[in-house]
Amino acid sequence: MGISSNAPYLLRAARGEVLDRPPVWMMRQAGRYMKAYRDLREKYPSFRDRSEIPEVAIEVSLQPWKAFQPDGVILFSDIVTPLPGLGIDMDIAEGKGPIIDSPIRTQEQVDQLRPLDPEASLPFIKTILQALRQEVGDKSTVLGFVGAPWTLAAYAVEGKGSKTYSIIKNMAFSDPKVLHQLLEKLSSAIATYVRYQIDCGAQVVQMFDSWAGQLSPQDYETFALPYQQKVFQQVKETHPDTPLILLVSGSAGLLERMALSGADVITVDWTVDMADARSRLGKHVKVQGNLDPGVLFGSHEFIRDRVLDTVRKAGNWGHILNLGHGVLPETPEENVAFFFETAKQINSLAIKG
Ligand code: 1CP
Repeated sequence: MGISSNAPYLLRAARGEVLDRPPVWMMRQAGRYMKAYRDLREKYPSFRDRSEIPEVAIEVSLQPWKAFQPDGVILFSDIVTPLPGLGIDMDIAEGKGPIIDSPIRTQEQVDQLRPLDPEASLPFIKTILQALRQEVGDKSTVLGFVGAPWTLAAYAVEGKGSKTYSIIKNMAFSDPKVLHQLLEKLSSAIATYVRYQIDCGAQVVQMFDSWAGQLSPQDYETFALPYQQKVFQQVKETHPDTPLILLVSGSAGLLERMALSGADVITVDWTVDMADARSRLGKHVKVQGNLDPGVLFGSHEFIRDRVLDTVRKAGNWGHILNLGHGVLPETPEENVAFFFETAKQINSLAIKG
């Protein structure tokens, strides 16, 4: 790998370098807790406009960069953004999330899905990622992201977010053939999309399998893990040097299995102690996350203590400081600013012992 001291911190941590402080960014760092975002939302009320008109998406992606200088700048988009390119029309409803009017439930519908051609259906992604790279240069790392096959299938089959996942579980646990075909098609589309994001400038890509934590470990091994592996393997074949991050919501019971996905970095949520996560994941897996997003409702002293506790337990290599899930909409911006300032000063704070 060689010496890469000009590379930004997040990229270096994702490659497993020893650093004087961990890089820091936040999931959903662009979004509703920021006044600048809420103001822009009034001008562009449609989520698809905000995320698909390049100038608007660039501005939203850069709002947290301008406010806090995080070590990672993530593309403002959504996991369902590539679905129309496969022939699955969707919208994103305010306060609700993705809505798919004709959910995919039959063999005929799966047969009709098109392979993804990102140049044709997602040209705005190239404009956005190139602009982000141009803007942050070597000062920060540009992250792309995608949804994982199981989580995108959950939206495609249920037609919207779900509490019970009864429709997709009915398919999975009665006649899984059609579902496996859907997962297969989604895996190659997602791999194509990750490669495209990297070619357009993404330096690290995170895959969200948000709803895989709704599966028991044995069902995770059947419906989530093999398809995560397919995506990561296909990407590694052509882009072996781009670090890949995996997130599963509610993953405490799945950590060891997540480590088999082929991801370079595993996101850890706050139901696990970071020291336990390190020992369960083993010496070669890098980690991200671990702080309860609710910590940002605490006092400055509390926030600082929890940041230092996580950093101490994670050690000085292969750790990306982050929340265990997205920043919550009611979070005070001032506490977000304090979190970033604290994280950036870590090398001068005494964290040993
Ligand atoms: O305008 C708004 O504030 C609507 C809320 C919103 C936002 C800010 C949605 C609708 N999507 C987004 C952006 C988004 N989505 C990002 C932004 C990049 C960042 O700054 O981090 C990312 C990474 C996502 C990814 C995403 N979308 C996930 C995976 C992450 C996770 O939270 O586990 C999921 C599950 C979605 C679906 C989705 N999109 C939007 C909502 C409200 C939801 C969840 C709905 C549900 O519970 O089913």
